[in-house]
Amino acid sequence: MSYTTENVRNVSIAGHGGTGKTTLFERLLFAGGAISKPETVESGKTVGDYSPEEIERKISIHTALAHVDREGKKINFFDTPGSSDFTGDVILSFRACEFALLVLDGRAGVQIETIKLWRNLEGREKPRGVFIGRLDDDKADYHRVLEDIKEKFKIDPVPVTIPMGRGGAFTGVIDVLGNRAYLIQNGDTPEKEGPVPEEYKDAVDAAREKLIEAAAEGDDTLMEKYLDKGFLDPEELHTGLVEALAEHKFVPAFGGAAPKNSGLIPLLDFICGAVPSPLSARDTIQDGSEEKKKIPVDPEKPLAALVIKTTFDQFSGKLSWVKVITGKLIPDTEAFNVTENKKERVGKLYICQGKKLEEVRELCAGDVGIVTKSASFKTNDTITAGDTSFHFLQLALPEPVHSVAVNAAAKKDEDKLGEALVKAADEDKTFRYQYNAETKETVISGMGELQINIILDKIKANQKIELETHVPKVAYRETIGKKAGAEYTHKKQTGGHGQYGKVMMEIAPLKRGEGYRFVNAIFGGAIPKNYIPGVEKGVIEGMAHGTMAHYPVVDVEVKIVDGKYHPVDSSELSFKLAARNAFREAMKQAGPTLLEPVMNLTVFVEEKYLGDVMSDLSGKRGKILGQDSVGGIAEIRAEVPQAELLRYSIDLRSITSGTGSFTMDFAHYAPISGRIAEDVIKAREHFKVTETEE
Ligand SMILES: Nc1nc2c(ncn2[C@@H]2O[C@H](COP(=O)(O)OP(=O)(O)O)[C@@H](O)[C@H]2O)c(=O)[nH]1
Ligand SMILES: [Mg+2]
Repeated sequence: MSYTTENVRNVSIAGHGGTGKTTLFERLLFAGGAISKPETVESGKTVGDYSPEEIERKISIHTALAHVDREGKKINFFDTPGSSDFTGDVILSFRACEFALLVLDGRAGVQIETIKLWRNLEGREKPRGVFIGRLDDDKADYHRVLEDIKEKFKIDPVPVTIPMGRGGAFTGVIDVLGNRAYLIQNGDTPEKEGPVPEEYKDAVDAAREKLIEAAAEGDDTLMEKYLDKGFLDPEELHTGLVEALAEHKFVPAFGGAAPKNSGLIPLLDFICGAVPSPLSARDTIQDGSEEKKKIPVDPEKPLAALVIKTTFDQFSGKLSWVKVITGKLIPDTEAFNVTENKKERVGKLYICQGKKLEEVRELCAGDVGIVTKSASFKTNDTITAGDTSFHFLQLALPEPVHSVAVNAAAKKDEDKLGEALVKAADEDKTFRYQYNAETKETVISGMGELQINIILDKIKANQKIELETHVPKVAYRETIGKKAGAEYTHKKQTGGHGQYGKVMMEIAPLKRGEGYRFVNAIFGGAIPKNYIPGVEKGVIEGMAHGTMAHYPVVDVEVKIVDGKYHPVDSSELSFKLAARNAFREAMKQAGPTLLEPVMNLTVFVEEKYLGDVMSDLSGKRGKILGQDSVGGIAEIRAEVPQAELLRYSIDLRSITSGTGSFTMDFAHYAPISGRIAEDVIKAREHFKVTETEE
């Protein structure tokens, strides 16, 4: 079965962990007829949580894709993970979807991830709705959660469904648009449609009024008619809602209890009827000139698609998830990978229900599918029909916040580890690895301890190797505090040619971050021009290992002021060695200082943890730069030495019972002194510098 762009809907199901996303996804597939028997997350058999690591941990780790066929439309649902450790997979779903459904727990209301996801969606101007679940729970309250959303996000959600009864007496929902009630049935039976009970008629009328107002907002002529006549007919209501939602002028709200199959049919109907099709969407491209522009999703143009995700399957090998933006994707054809500048064969093409692949003969613009065995495809690649110069903007992912140094327990397994890390980084764009030549460590980084542990567990299991991890070393630097000068003569008399070179230099501090400046102030050929590169090499070698703790030296100007040469014995090597030693001499006189990396840290916590987080940060030598509070969630901005943050994701988790989160990036280097500096120097006592003498 093939679809056209106007009949595709892409819906991301996102929200705080444990709010019921995977359960809702499962039940929507059931209500839409895509599966015949719904399973629970606990059984490990849901369509959404199918990877071994998800089944073992009973939480979503990867985004799963499945679809429902309804009224000739294909609704793609993305079940995304809730933990901020897996943000990367949520962001790719936002990129691929024209609508996001944020799931909230009817008891807890707005939670910390709800706020972060909301902000992300705001930045994308993405149309969104809210699904308030767990209405079968005694502590749940649909209207209180709507109030909570209103207070925290300063928008008034517009209910499309309203609940009948509460907690144990919850009997189902009313679809305000369709003016029908949907009653919970026993067991795995879909909710049953019926007339609206008398006692809810007023509430439904009031809710419809609000929906009509929202629809009128979408269109000036509708607004005029509504103000004039006081009503809209169903056709107009429908058109108005579609337009208003596409422009994100209102946020529809839905309620239900997914495990009881409640609230699903009206939601599916709304998605078919009012959620924008991909035709309403634009995607940003960048051409060779770095200029950004937006192009519409358009089935009539030649093929252009974006690889949004890469997974590896035991049976099918590499799976490349592709969102088609223009034209259509056809299997067994040749395409062009713009990012890799390479022709690439598109092999077989699939759509999927979770892990189950279904082969298809084409994929239209706006749809998302999977290509297998296309060697060059990787996440973020732009695929086109021919040799084009533009590419789509890459997924905007956050910087890693948690790092660990890792090595194979047995030296012989290092290669296997290396290959596995490459693969892991292909699969998850928020996961990075890097060999740090300075600290001689392989450092892996990601969004949190949970993500890192899951990746390492998977590598251990798949590669059958043992791994060792430790806290990564900090890349300290050295600099100078004042001007100084020194001279050094390198002289060696061996048989035949001797070695001779004399260098006089002055060094001076530069501004933080300026790095290094080399000034040749020699007049009159005291050091001939052809030896100057040798002098500079010597300076650079001298700076590679400072005189305090062998860390690289930064922010220094080196001025070569005088020297001496010998017509026979001088050589580039002689001057290099002279300069290296002169630099070290000068540095000792110039008030050497240790520098440590300082990070910009932004912490998000519920207000009740604010005091504890602040005092922890001050214990970590943090400097608080500012603090904001939006709807019960505090945002703290601080500068904190990296050495204090090496295990911050673990510390913050224990302070905030797992609810806090943070972002960080490098700010600058700052001097350290006293005991802190002494400890750093002590820890490097046994460090050996290997330098060649030639
Ligand atoms: N009583 C009740 N339990 C629910 C509801 N929705 C989800 N759950 C349960 O909440 C737990 C977490 O659900 P899950 O779908 O994994 O949440 P996710 O982390 O958002 O994907 C599971 O045990 C579900 O059975 C609901 O509407 N009512
Ligand atoms: Mg889940």
